[in-house]
Amino acid sequence: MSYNYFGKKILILGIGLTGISCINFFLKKGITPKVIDESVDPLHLDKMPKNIQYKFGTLEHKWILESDLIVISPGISSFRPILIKARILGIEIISDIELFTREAIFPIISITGTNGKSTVATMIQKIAKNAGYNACLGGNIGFPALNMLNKKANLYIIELSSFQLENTFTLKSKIAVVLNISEDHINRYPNGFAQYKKIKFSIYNGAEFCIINRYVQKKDLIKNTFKKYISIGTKKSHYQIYCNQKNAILCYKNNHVLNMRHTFLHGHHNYDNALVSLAISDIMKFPRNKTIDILKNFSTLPHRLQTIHYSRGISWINDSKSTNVNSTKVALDSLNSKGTIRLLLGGDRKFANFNVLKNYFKKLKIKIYCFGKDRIYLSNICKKKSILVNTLKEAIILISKEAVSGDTVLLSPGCSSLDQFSNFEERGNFFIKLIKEVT
Ligand code: UMA
Ligand code: ADP
Repeated sequence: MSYNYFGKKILILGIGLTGISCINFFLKKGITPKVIDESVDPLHLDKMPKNIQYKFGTLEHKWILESDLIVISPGISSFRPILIKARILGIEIISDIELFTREAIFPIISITGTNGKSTVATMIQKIAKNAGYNACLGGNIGFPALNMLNKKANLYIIELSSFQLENTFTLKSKIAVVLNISEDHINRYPNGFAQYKKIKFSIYNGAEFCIINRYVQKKDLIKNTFKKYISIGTKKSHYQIYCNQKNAILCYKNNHVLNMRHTFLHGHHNYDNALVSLAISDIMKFPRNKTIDILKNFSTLPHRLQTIHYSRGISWINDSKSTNVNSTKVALDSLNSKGTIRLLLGGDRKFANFNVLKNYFKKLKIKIYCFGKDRIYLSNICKKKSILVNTLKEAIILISKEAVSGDTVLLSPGCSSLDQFSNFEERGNFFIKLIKEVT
């Protein structure tokens, strides 16, 4: 189906990376959209093309209600009353991903989940390239999907957030996967976790192959929902991980494919990521040796459980990309610390419940340094082992005096960074800078 946007009043909400990519998309078609941003001085204003009509500082109701098509940035909630009203009046509200999928003429591999999206999406891109594809990677990973249309490509890999999926309706993926689901972004959804989950699962709509994590989806739901699916996770799945005390081996139908000892990947969560990548690669019929080659040599992305420094017997690990409670849990699972774990936990918890860490904290030899907006809530998870500080810097100064040989200092904040930093990269880089100063 080809979509015609001529003669329509088009409005872009938000002028961040997404908004700019949408403006350029329409300008290329000879259509000039209008733009609204609630900030009086949007961060990416310098990238806005000239001669665009804009309103900054408020969601201008008049402009919203007189549009035919609204393209909404993921950071703006589509549950805002004025947008609900617009929808009732028949105004179309879509995401940039919806625009992208309407135009894309090459296969799309769509990846969502609470954690591991960027890691898996990057693995797949590397494998696809190794197999000879012009594989382009975009979406929530930081490169807006629409910008991929300007690249030479014959395969698209898109990382999708729930925010983007909220307003995506005709996605037709060759392969779609929900890697895992745990509590995140609860502050965004009026109906809580159930709504977040439902939106994540909408990635499967229209997909040719659905990869199902059997630990995530209920058995009856799988049977009733999916005609064609490939399962991962449990012993009964197509793809499994065989584990004993010494080895973790990726298997396909119980046949060994790759021993994780021969890779640089650590932690069970990363074995899961490799398993999904193997399943996707097999569906795509990438030669197995090309897949194994990449999995063997793949090292963790920056800010994901990255050992930054080791001196005087103390390890310093940056996991700034941990922005929800489950990523902190897997970080603790994957550590092998002889001494005290000095966990830096803090930021904006986005209304999430952190009780799942309670037992971990009880069992572990751990000291928790709680900083940022939700520090008091976080310090209450295990009062006895927690220390309240205002900032990451304060915590590091304290740790530099307290840490001894055998200890592990772990920044795995489990929270969004936006209360004190502009993003997780800035938080991670600041941590690295502080490490250099104190070691
Ligand atoms: N704005 C408003 N009102 C609001 C919120 C934002 O007017 O209520 C305006 C801001 O003033 C700003 C613009 O909207 O000028 C920013 O839009 P945005 O927040 O949607 O950010 P983009 O720059 O377009 O980046 C978005 C994704 N951001 C979010 O989902 C919050 C990026 O994911 C993504 O890489 C990019 O599109 C390209 O697709 C970031 C992210 O934090 C990394 N994602 C969340 C996550 O991973 O947990 C979902
Ligand atoms: P996302 O793009 O979904 O945020 P990343 O690959 O960037 O995922 O990793 C984000 C955080 O989640 C990091 O702290 C990382 O160590 C952790 N993580 C990575 N893969 C998984 C997984 N499969 N399950 C749980 N946590 C994971």
